[in-house]
Amino acid sequence: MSRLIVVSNRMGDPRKPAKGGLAVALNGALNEIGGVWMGWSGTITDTAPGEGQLHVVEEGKITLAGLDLNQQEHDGYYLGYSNSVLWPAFHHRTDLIESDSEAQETYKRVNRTFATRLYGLLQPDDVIWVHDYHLIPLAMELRAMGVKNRIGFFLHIPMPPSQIFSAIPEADWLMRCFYHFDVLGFQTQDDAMNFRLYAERILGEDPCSGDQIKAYGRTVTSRAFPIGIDVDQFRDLLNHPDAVELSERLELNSLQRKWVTGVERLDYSKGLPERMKVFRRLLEKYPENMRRTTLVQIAPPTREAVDAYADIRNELESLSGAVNGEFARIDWTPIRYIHRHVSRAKLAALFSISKVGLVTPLRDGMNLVAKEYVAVQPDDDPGVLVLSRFAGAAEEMDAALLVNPFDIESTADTLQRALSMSLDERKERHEALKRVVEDGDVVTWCNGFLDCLRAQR
Ligand code: GDG
Repeated sequence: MSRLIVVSNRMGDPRKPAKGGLAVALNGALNEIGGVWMGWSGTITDTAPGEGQLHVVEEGKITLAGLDLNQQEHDGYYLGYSNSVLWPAFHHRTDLIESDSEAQETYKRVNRTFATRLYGLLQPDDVIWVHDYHLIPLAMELRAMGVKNRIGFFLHIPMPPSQIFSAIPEADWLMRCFYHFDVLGFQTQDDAMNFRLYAERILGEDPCSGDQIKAYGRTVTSRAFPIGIDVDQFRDLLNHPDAVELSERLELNSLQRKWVTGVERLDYSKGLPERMKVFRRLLEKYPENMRRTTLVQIAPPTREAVDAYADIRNELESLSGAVNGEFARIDWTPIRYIHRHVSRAKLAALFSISKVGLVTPLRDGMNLVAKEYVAVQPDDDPGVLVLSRFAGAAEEMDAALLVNPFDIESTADTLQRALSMSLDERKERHEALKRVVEDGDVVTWCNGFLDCLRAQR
């Protein structure tokens, strides 16, 4: 079978225990058939642009290729264009776009450097799988160098509707980049539909049959491949000593109490201030939760050099402080807000004991926390997933209580409904959600995409 080449902004490292499901799945696929994983090395050096060293290490059947970037490359490509233009735009926050032509040039240049360095490692038969918004122009660059290999792309974040996409500076160039791949994978049917509608509405194309979309004189296969988690690996974490110890402590602490849990990187797309307002409304409107219900919100820092992230951090600190100041009692704090990274084993333990998983992003590609929460619920007494209808996960996980996170009042009502739901209803919903999570795990996702890519040409 042809080798697999994975390219992503950061790469997994098979020498260390894989943390997320994505790294587990891609390492698994690479280990089975052999191949290369290329990404930014994580190191910033003072080399000239395009001259960063490529560190190539053989690890069994996998070749790891880590590219160094200099400060200007990192700032323009990663913080600048990727995270100050594409991330906000794709999450419907065109108001947060910080357009900067130098950053955009750097984004293009770094993608060209990735292509040039990858070229030296390629064999004619390799199948190339590119991940996420940092690397949208990579196929165009590779094609310009004469690469004929099959190249697929998976977008982990939402594909915005055509009107929003067309607000991105140089939207047409960006869209054209997509058409140099053979396969485009999206998280949901809605995302795949948005891609197709851009061709119809903005480009005036008459697209196509089935999932083949034609534009700019090229044809691409576009399809939804909803990502999943490594269910067994996540469940096994419950046996880790850290998880056992935390569960025991939480149980002691929660004889009369219910935990509601939220976990995400501190990102404005995740709806954290709205969630705290929901919790405040819950306490006002349903005072029986006083002293009995606690929101544990874990939100480790991310992309702190981007202004919008500093703003959201300040807003959250002030909101959680205000709610706690108003409602706390000497023996009870309503919101436990943790702005630090917590180990995966502890997360699993916390999820398993929480009566409600509160997953309310304003916009999210998929949202793996929703799936992790469901994976570790006890069958005999499962908690309830309250899920935003704007998370990609809502398309499959409609047995959750779906909410509109912008509507504080009705989300607070739904949270109360979750906290008081009968055991029978909880079990019924949990059975349905568990099936979705188990049937659509990360290996299914990985194989589904690769089968489709290999079937091209
Ligand atoms: C992107 C898309 C899409 C979070 N805090 C801690 C921690 N986490 C873990 C979670 C989960 C992962 O990070 C986050 O995954 P999400 O899917 O929720 O969100 P993004 O990071 O935004 O990921 C998203 C995903 O790509 C995959 O395609 O679903 O829509 O935005 O696994 O548990 N893990 C640990 N400590 C923390 O404090 N250990």
